[in-house]
Amino acid sequence: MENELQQLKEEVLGKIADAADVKELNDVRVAYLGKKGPITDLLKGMGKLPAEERPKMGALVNEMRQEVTGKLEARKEVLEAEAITKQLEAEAIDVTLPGRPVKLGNAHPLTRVIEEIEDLFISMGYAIAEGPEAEKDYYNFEALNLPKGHPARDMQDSFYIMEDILLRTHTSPVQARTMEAKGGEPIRIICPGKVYRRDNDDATHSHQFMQIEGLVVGEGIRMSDLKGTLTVFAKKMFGDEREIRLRPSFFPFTEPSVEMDISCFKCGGKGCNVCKGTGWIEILGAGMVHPNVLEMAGYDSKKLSGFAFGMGPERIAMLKYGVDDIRQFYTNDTRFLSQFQRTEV
Ligand code: 2NL
Repeated sequence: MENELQQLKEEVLGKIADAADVKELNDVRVAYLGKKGPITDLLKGMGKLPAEERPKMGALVNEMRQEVTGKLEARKEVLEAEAITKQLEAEAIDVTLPGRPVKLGNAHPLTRVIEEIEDLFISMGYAIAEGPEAEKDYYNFEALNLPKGHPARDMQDSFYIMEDILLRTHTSPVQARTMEAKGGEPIRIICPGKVYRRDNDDATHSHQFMQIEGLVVGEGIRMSDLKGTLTVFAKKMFGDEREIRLRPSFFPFTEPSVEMDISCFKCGGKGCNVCKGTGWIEILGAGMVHPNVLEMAGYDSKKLSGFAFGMGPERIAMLKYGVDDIRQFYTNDTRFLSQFQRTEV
């Protein structure tokens, strides 16, 4: 019996030492100390022993039980410590590894052109004015000398939201609102913003695009002021060597109306693919504010006069950067956008 006990002890201590992890160790504990285990069996079998042997054997079994329990505990601590060390090693973070590079964004090319134009006009004393994109029919058309029934008001060309509210087709309503609010006072503003036309998108059309309009109203404002101002603009945007040319045109809100060309910045006027052989590139429309427009906003057109102009920043940006499709500005392909790195801060 004692031999059996000794053998059993050696067997279980061996298994404890061999247990590779806490789970295996627990299996050993259940197998040997559990209800159906051999040690429990030994204790149960004590009844069959002669009475005088029972105390000694009982003490031996209990002693062994304690030793095995102690060894199990000790081994458990070792295995748990090993498991934590392994986990720490597996989950270790190398803080000395270089980080993943962060892709830097930059200003959208249209934003750049608009800000460049804004900065120029701010330097000449202009204020920037903004207004709603969903606009009253009155400010978008009526106040600009486009009465009901005018062909330029064709419902087919605009996005109407309600009978008298539409997505503005130009930024002129901002200027009409400013004039009305200024109540006869002089004005010097530019109005950049989104505008909408019911067009099918293609290389040169977009249903939503940007416009920048300018308006100067004051005593004695003349066509020569318009010409001087736009010459400064042309040279700033396309180079000091640029010349400008004004051609007669028509807009309902200006009289007289002109279109402005600049001498070609690529060939200098000799004729090339950019200017289509003419030496000149059309840049914007402008004119003297129509007396009807001044009067409707509450100005005395006998005392005050004004000039106005309107341009498409997409067109300016396309010319400046050689972009051949207006949709490039709105599809946000990073292969396109990343080519415009702003160097100034
Ligand atoms: C173009 C032409 C233009 C204006 C816009 C304007 C605004 C008021 C009064 C008079 Cl409130 N005029 N704006 C004048 C002439 C031309 O835009 O071709 N834009 C892309």
